[in-house]
Amino acid sequence: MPFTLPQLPYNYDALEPHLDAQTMEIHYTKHHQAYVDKLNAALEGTDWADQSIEEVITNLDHIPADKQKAVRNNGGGHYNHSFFWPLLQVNNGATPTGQLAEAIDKHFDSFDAFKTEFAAAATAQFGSGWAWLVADQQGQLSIVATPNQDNPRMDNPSLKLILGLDVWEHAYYLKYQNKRPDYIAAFWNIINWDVAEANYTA
Ligand code: MN3
Repeated sequence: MPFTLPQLPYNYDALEPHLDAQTMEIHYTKHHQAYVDKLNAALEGTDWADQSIEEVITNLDHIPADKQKAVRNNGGGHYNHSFFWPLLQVNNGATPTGQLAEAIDKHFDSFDAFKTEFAAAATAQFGSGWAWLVADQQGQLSIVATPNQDNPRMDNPSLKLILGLDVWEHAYYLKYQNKRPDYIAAFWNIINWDVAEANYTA
């Protein structure tokens, strides 16, 4: 079975006005689709073509050497975007609840302090990449940024992804142009905290 584009769980305009419909449509149908297509091309004819995307990106060292770079980039792109879409929903100012809220308060002192630290990591990522909130096996939180389509789980599969933010220009340029901080600020309006909480407690 080749890898396929997952269903987008809402319409392209569902995140307006924070993320515009044109950006969402291009991001999903062009960028994400291209990662899927190139991943399939790289793994065609190998046993890896039948594995889950999670297996693939957490075992890059075992991928044939001449395909590793393409699989890191495009498998990472497929995995990252498949994680990202379900995380988004206009939240009308909602903030985390439950165990995730407790963990954020404990680790960062407050939700606002967490937001500041996450935004700083997302802003400081030079060029294309992602910012993440992850938890280790003890439930300890940390914020990390990765370049390109790398994912924190490529180096440490035991990490749990809670939040991720795509800071490639293709994710925001049509609406925000060079103003990445404005896009990052808008992110807080479109996080589905129920999904984030489920990611944390999974
Ligand atoms: Mn993207």
